[in-house]
Amino acid sequence: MDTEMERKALAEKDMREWCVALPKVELHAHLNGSVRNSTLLELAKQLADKGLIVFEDVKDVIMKNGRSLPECFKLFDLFHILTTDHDTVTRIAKEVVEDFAAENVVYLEIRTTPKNNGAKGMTKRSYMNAVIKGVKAVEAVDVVLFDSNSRTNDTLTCTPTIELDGDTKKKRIYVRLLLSIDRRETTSAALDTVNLALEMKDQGVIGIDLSGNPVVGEWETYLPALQHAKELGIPITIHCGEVPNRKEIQAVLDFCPQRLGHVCCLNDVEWKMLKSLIIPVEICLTSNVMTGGAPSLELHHFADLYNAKHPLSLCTDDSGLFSTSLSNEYYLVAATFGLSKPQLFRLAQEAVQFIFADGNVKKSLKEVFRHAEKRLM
Ligand code: 6MZ
Repeated sequence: MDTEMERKALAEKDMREWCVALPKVELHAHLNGSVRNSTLLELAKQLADKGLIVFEDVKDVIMKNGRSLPECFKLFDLFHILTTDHDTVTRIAKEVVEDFAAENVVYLEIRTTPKNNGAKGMTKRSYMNAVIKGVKAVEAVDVVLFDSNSRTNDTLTCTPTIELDGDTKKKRIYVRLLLSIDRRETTSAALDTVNLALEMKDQGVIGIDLSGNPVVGEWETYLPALQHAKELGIPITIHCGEVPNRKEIQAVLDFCPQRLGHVCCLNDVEWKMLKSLIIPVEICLTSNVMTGGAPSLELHHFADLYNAKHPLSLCTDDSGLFSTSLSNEYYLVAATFGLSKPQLFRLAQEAVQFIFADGNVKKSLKEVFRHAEKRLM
């Protein structure tokens, strides 16, 4: 009995370590949902010292495990109080990139909602400048967040990439930014975000996301901005079906964005349509189970999409909020659905096809996986 338990524990350890070593592509990570708890606690302490909040109350909320969907959005309001000044935005952006790189994420799309905050002298543009400053401040790894028109950039992206196991070379991570439209925003604010994405396309901004509390707002409010992004040729990903809003799910499918997040509450007809449109799906297992979008890991719609060979990519959503990591999401797929190491490898590798960055980056990432295959398989 003991030996059987030991064998299981060893197998779990081996699989967990392998999932960390696996090069991974992260396509759905919200900046403010990916902040380390230790950083949130430190920021809360600073505000408590100024008498602005009661530390113990905030600490309990940050450290709580298990969160319903409405609780998540209350928590984001709290996180935004803690994080929204330029220096803190820079700090969290740096830490989030460091954390993903540390677990061998080789391509990261971070999404974040550009924020106007008069009290802090913050505009959507200055917020994004602070994010970019943080990404560029990372020193532990070689970050490629580049100007898509510059020659430097071409040189970088054509260079065969990382030495994951090299002692002398730094790891390399490609970082790209998606600007989120929050469902609480007006049409005009959403249009500002799309125009900002266009302005910042040479600074690593490559797409638009629609997110926020799914029970708030109307599709018609964001549609003009999303349509504008589509006309400008900016790739779009949309949170779809976190709650069973039939009218909106249909409208999102009709809009046919480049990718969809979640797709939890689709009925049979919508499910069929998703599959026939072949829109790649960003799968967020832990997030969906914690917020009730999926009844359990075992009953998560991952299995259906995977078996149907539908394009999908494993993602964290909010690694800080849900105490997960991308390696853990891969481990959960192995532990829950019995995927083997070669199957997990293919899953990670295939996600390269769904990134919003250009063909040069895809080419480099394919090299990364070719290299890793020799080492990991
Ligand atoms: C919908 C979510 C989300 O943009 O301030 N966000 N929107 N569903 C989810 N599932 C749990 N998780 C995060 O990061 C936090 C913001 O991302 C969106 C919400 O709008 C949240 O306020 P940023 O960096």
